[in-house]
Amino acid sequence: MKLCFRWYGEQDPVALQHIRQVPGVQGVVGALFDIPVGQVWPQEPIASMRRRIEDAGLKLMGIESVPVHEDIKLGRPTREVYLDNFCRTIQNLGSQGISVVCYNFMPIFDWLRTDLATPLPDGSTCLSYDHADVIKIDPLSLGKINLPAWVGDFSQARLKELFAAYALVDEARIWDNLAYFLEQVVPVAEQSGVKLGIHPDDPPWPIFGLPRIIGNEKSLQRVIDLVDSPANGLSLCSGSLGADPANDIPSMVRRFGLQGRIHFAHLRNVRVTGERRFYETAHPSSEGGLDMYEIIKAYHQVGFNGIMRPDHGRAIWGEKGIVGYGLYDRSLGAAYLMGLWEAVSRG
Ligand code: DNO
Repeated sequence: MKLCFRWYGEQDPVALQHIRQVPGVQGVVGALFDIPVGQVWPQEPIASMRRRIEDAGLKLMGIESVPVHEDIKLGRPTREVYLDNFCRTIQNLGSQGISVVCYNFMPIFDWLRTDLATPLPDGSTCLSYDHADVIKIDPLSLGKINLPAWVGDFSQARLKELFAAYALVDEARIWDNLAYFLEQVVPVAEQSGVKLGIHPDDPPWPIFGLPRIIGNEKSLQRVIDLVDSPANGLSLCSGSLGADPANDIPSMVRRFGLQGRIHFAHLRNVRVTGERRFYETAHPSSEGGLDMYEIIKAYHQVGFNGIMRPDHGRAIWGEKGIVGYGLYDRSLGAAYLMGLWEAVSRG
């Protein structure tokens, strides 16, 4: 595996020079954050992001994420232009030597948490989620939360319009729209040397009545089966999937890893505290509900040689940064993952 870090570009308080000092981390995944959703990412800014990262002694190992325009997810006739733009973006990324692109198919909102600073007994804070609180939230006011990765227009007017449109889109329609998307995009990705990795829905169940369809082993297999190409794969996120205790992550790693369809591994731990209720913990198995040793062992067993990154960390040592994406706890996570990997490799 190749270990990397997520970097939020020039606005990220975490400097590339500091990422470079995390043992074992060879590169970063990044994105262009100032291009409106649905527009083509031109070659030049991609190239300059790549050069900037290389100048810091790191590699640009993938993109997280190219956002999918809502018209594609909704299956509106206007999706054609956005599909075409998405394909051109993939071609431009391929020309710049980028081989992994993460995306998701969550309606309107990307990942969601209900508390961004839940205190832990050790004095750190973490991100947490309680579905009982979600039920009380007016989604039209969610623009204020502004989690990293939430890109686009979250004004009340836009949200109202989108909720009205999604009221007519059930799970079956979203699946059709995902299939249509992949049928257009996967052949282009294949020709461009790019591997696509869909990120599971986070949390892996519907919120605010919006259809979320990618939350378990069956649905991940269904995505793979929609278009049979090595370019059509997964960003397997242990934390997103791990919020549902019914998900067996090591078994998923073995199943999809053996098919060669895990293109990006996200590793983090969670502690489930009730029905649709969880908080994010430090990475080690001792801290949360996931057996990270078994997960890493499964990656090793299937000969995983793709990119892997420590996902969300707690806020520790007084660090103020992008929620979930500080330097310190993710670095501890990286060191831990390196340790596990070395141990299973020598096993
Ligand atoms: C959250 C991330 C997600 C992820 C996107 C992928 O921290 O895991 O925002 O990057 O869903 O498209």
